[in-house]
Amino acid sequence: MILIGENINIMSQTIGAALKERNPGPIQQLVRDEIEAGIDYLDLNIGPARKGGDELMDWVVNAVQAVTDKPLSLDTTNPVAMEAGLKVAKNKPLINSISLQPDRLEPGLQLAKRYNANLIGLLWGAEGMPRDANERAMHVVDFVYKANETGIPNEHIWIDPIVSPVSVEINQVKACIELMSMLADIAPGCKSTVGMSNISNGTPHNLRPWLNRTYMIMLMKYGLYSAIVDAFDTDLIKIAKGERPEIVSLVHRMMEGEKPDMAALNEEEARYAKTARVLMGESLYSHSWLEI
Ligand code: THG
Repeated sequence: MILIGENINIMSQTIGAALKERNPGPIQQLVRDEIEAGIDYLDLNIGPARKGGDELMDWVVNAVQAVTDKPLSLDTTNPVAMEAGLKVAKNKPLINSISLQPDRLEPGLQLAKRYNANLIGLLWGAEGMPRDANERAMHVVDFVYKANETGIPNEHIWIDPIVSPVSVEINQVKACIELMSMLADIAPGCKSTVGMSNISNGTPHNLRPWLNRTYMIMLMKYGLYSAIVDAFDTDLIKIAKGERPEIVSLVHRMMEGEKPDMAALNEEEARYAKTARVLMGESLYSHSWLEI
């Protein structure tokens, strides 16, 4: 799997301040640490960046490229900032992201075409968040059709079904899995990605990795191509790199209907199994799901 490090983002206190002060040190150190941890792409999340976003994106891309050749995922909703990043990115970058909102789609696709970039197709439509897997599938078909019309090949398109927190709506959690199971049929050749940490937004900090890792394993069953992840969750990185096949197998067997004998599992396995039950919608989410 291709891993995109989420850690350079304006919401983080140290990185937010470094971006604001144009102080490259903390950002460049984080870049080195993310690479050391094993990530393939660096997500540069500067948020909506309404004022001066182009100048900020130009600055951060150059600061990052001073210490690495890794490809960048340019994460902003500001199209002017996006173009500023594309202009200076050296290694084929990833546009993160282009939604299906009518005023966003066409200009976004033109940018991707002009800079020959990879692009994330975010399944956010004219009416906002899709309600279920079918609405997501219709968005995929629509997105891919328009991209192809613009001259963008499927191989450049990374579909993002939009992961939402398990504490908010379990049906959306299931819908993303279902969409992933349909993707190869409805959009052959397209790739996929998700914001992995979205699933655990709003849950106690120390418990977030269990949700992130288990949901990643579930999406991997249907060929998840890449994910935007916390670079410093070492177990998650190991799982993504195929180093924990027994845990992956346990969760996948549960998805196929197997009910493991909980008493026979070790503590780590039991945590994955309990989390899988929650994410499959078989038991209700609460902050104490691992205790039950
Ligand atoms: N899809 C796409 N792009 C995305 C997302 C997505 N980009 C943004 C986001 N979702 C993925 N990136 C993050 C980055 C940080 C966190 C979650 C997702 C996060 N951070 C911690 C927090 O807020 O508590 C810690 C912040 C810190 O570093 O201090 O949860 O879905 N295409």
